[in-house]
Amino acid sequence: MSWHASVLTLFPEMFPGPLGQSLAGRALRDGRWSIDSLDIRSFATDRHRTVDDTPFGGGAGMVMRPDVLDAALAAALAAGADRPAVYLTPRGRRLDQAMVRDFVAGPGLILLCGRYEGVDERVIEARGLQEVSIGDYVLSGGEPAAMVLLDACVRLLPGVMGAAESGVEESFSSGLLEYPHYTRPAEWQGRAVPPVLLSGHHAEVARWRQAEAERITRERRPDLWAQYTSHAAAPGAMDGRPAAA
Ligand code: 6GU
Repeated sequence: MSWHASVLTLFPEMFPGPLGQSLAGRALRDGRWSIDSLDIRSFATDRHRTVDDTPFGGGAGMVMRPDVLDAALAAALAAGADRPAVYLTPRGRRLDQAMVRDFVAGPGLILLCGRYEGVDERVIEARGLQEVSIGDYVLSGGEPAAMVLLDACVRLLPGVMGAAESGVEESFSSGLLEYPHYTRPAEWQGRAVPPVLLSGHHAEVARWRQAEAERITRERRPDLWAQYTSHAAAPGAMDGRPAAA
């Protein structure tokens, strides 16, 4: 059985969407992963196919009903109950590369995409949903976040990336941002490529890239830099830690 994602959404036609293109799309056609989207509305039981209602206690917006979501989750779990169920929400734990690696190591995911103000808290508790956010900003729904999470997972599945891209993943595992890249022409609009890269001295190239990766990380991401320097005593200590992508 290949890695399988079930997406619960009010907009099932959004999937696979961008995940049907490029690297993820090729892997999907090659059977390295699979996806199905379930229309939450099809689990509503009333004549109007209601999925949400007004919040107890008052306030703006609507809340998705626990009974409808529970029925949708039950249907998804029937197609593989050993997969973690994730609710995409800005309240969740922030996604990082270590979480992605954990998800990829498992059989797949069940992803609940919320709309409106949120979902009834009781279904989160009852189903033990893992709440995940993709960053500190608010999207109008969980669907783009589900696509981000799936893209990050699929590229790590065995056989999806070529050797070249696999190397890039390893460089992120170092805990540093990537060094700058250059290709032909060697001079463009009066801008020269750093001479060391044309020197043919592999050790010097590696030293320059390491120094540039450290400089860029220090300048742009003081948080990552602090983490990196606190682990720097032991070479390779960052292996398997949250990556800077
Ligand atoms: Cl997972 N969902 C929504 N709606 N907004 C977000 C998010 C998720 N992560 C960051 N913003």
